[in-house]
Amino acid sequence: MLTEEKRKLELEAANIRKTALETIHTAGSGHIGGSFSMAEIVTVLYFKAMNIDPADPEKRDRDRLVLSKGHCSPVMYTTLARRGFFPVEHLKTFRKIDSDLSGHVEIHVPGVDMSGGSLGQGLSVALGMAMYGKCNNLNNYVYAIMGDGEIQEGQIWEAAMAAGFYKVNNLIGFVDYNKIQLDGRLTEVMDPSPIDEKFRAFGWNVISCNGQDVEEVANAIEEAKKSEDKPTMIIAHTTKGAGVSVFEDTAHFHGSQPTPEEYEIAIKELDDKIASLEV
Ligand SMILES: Cc1ncc(C[n+]2csc(CCOP(=O)(O)OP(=O)(O)O)c2C)c(N)n1
Repeated sequence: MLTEEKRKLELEAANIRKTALETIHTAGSGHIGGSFSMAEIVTVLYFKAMNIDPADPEKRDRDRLVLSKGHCSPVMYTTLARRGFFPVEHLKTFRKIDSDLSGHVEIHVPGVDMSGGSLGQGLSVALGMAMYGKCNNLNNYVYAIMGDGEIQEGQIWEAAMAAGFYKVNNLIGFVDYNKIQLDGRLTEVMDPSPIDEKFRAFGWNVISCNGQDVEEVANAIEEAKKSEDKPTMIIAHTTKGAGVSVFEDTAHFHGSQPTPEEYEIAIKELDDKIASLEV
């Protein structure tokens, strides 16, 4: 990846984090930790990898994304708004009565391909979409982003078994492997590791990468697209709350809100990051 492209993607990820945080702050609620850990993943998908057109969000042969960890709507809605699917100004209505931007992703928002919130269902839906694409020669890719706590759900493994068996190679999953779920570390609650070996055993091509590095995420997607007879799972090693020192590596900011002082620190750090990346 060229240095200039990398800088632009890193700048986009920083802007997405800042706008997502402001969106949560205006609403007074929303999930910071899991949104911030996946910021680079959605940045690379929507600003580099995916075949999508904000002017034609229903384009039949588009790539699709299922945000299975649907509580991370702040980063999803912010990414879609900044990519041009709807005005950034509209984010101010997030979690307000009568707004379409509810706390978990909703399919009627332009650019959203599946409603989410009930964990464990997204990989099955993405598999169905990917099979539809193959059956209808759409020549597209379907992505699904799951949480590492989420893959404790049994339905994930039912979908994994079917996708491997039917060789659905246009299905590309991500596990946002931030090692923390709602109420603690995976290793204390129910450790799903070794995640890579489990998906391999179900017939998947598995790639591990640093999910906070835009270049590594982009390379992993490129590699996944080369798979001819297997679905691919990208295990993205991330940090919950990544990008802001006070939010990082804690279950506290899974859903809790920062104090005014913590919010100020976060905005300052994000502003500094943005300034360092602007030319
Ligand atoms: C079926 C279901 N059970 C429980 C919840 C409540 N819930 C919301 S987020 C969450 C934790 C998810 O952890 P993880 O998948 O690791 O997400 P991340 O850390 O990336 O936010 C839980 C239990 C839910 N949304 N759906």
